[in-house]
Amino acid sequence: MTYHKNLAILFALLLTACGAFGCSGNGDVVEDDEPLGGGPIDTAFADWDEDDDGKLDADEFAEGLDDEGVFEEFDTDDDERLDEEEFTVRAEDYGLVNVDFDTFDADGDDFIDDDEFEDGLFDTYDTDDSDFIEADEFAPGLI
Ligand SMILES: [Ca+2]
Ligand SMILES: [Ca+2]
Ligand SMILES: [Ca+2]
Ligand SMILES: [Ca+2]
Repeated sequence: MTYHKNLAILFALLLTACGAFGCSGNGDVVEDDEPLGGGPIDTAFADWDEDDDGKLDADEFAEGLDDEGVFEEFDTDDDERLDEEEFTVRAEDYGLVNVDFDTFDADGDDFIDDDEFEDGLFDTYDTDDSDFIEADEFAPGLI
């Protein structure tokens, strides 16, 4: 009987948790993060592509980076700018090759700020210089 008793308790706990935190069907927004089709890359690309035109413009790209917290991941000391070491170390983690700190640091102050980071990444990924990131240019490392 202990087994059944435990089950009953577990069930009761689940019900309580639903009541406290809200399960689906009660009007709360329940996000399904599981990709339904395609890989996570396709799903992310589709998420970032807000106007569904099959490519990312600079705004969509910057917003996607924001949502993913990519800059924050690079900025390990949380001072809202990247020094050369932070940039180089994380760039390798992200599989970014041929990135040059000085190219990203447009104003030459020896730090990469959020805007410089977004612009630099955009140019890095837009390998065909079309001013859009197409699906085949979108990097797995970003998500
Ligand atoms: Ca778009
Ligand atoms: Ca920093
Ligand atoms: Ca700078
Ligand atoms: Ca492109």
